Amino acid sequence: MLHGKLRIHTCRVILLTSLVWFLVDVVILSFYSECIGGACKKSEDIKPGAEALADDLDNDYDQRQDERHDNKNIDSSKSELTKDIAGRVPATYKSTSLRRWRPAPSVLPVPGGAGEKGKAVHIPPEKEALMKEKFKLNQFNLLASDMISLNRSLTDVRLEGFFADIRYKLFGHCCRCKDKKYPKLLPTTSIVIVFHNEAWSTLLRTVWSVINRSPRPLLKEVILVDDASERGKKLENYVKTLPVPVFVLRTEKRSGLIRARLLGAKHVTGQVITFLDAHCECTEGWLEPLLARIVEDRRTVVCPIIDVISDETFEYITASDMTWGGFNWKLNFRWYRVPQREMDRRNGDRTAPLRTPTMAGGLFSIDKEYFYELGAYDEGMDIWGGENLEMSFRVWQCGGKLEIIPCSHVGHVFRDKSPYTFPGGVSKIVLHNAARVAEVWMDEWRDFYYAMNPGARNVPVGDISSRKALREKLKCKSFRWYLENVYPESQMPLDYYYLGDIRNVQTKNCLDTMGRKSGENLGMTYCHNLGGNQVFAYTKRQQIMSDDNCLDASSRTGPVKLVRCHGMGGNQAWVYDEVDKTIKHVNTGSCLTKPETTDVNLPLLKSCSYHEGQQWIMDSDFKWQANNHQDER
Ligand SMILES: [Mn+2]
Repeated sequence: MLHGKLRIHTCRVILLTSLVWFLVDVVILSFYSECIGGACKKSEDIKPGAEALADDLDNDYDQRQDERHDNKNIDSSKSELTKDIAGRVPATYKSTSLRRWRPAPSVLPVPGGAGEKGKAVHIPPEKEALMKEKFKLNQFNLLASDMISLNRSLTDVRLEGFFADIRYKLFGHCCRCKDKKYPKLLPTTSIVIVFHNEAWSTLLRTVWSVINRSPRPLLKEVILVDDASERGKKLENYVKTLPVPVFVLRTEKRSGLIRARLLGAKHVTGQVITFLDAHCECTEGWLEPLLARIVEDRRTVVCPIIDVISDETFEYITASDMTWGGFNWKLNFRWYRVPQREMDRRNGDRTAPLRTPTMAGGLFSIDKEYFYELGAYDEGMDIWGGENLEMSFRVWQCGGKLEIIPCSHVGHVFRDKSPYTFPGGVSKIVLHNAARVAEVWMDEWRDFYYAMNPGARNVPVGDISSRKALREKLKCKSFRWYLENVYPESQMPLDYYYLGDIRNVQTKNCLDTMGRKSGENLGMTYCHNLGGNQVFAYTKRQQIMSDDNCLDASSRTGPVKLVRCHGMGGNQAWVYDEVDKTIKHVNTGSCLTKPETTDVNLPLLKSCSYHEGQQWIMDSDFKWQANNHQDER
């Protein structure tokens, strides 16, 4: 009897103790599950929001620990602003020009409607043939899009921390996007959407999502610019029925994204221009966080997180808030993982604005006057491509800021193939545009672009004098400044000894990436003197790199692989000796050696014997970099 009571008592004690510990855990977790308000110093390893997108992105990008730079130059920009303000757009608005606003009401789901709450639409098998036929028109599932309401509901995708609710109730911390308070007064914006042969349903769903989810007082108008579509003109009649002023402008002949956007911008009467793509869906609360950043400082250019609308099912998939924009030697825009450096700057707060080196370019907001002061777009660029990098470099180098605002989400239909035509050929246009970016903004780092795209040297770059004059007039900083302060993680090495091909003394053949990916073997073949796959940079940090891959060996006898550069030395450190002409692997002391006859395309790693097969020449048409460290502004 007594025994039984004792047992029950013990059980109670154990239960109570576990309960207490559980509660303590909850409290601790609610503080540390996500770092907020600077309450925690240690930022934890955070998983990206959507694994689906993460696979698409370059998540294996390794951050370069030793290239950390403090952001002194960026942080001091505020004090600089007040200095060079004369004659330029003031940093803030007059409060009388701003508007009071209230959040737009939520769009409620229609029960049973296709794709409601951002869900996937599946086409029944009997309609599959029709679906495939329609897919070709726009390179997305048009049949699915046509089934979905123009006003479809979406789930609220804004970041919610684990235990955010408890934390909010217990401590009143503002810890999630939904609880953030934005200024009561904000500027108005005009939405500019450029399209070419866009589908009716995607274009109008974009427009409706803007109308439905923007605070009405802040939405001045929507400007649709039709860049010479070859499809009807019923749009004018339709937009007259909309509850917000919507205008349709048409270019007479195909003028390309850049010139069409300039045409749209010319008609903007709002204070801020918001550019959107024609197959987007804005989510709840998308606009306020963007305008709130601009109202603080008009020289901030802001982008939402670009979520994924599946081109197959039109499912709305949240993208990672842990990626930012970068670029490679070819000047392709790429997504990379946000480095720890930027997480630390934000005190681990994933809802805080993220400084991004570049933007994707389709979706962003910019103060209208600042847009023009900064030189709008380069009118010498054609159709599409490169304009996003051009604007990104210009913003940073000329005293602005470029940010991704994690509390603003807009979905975008990503396609595998572009459905557009490029008069004169895609590569020619893209190379022409990129060359203009390189020539005007990248200083000596333009050599990387030309080395990687040998065809670019033959594409006329056109007259760039007015863009160079703009750079002068705005007193823009150098590309070195940009690499040092904004994008130290870039694959453009800050300092390098050599850029060009690397040939073997005995075989006269050249190292060649063969276009292979990270993790694959380095190759070798006859020297073609065309750059591209035979271009390597030998950097001050002892890397031999080709775009974002570095020569890498993990044992004394190789193999020598191409591995994504990590910037930490180790297996990727090599020393070129100008006298004995060896390329020595620092970790193992072995030498890069010509291939054996068994595989003439496979360079090897062997112990050094200093014979001709281990001698390499780094001198081609490319120059050794003059290591001029001018003092930067
Ligand atoms: Mn698009």
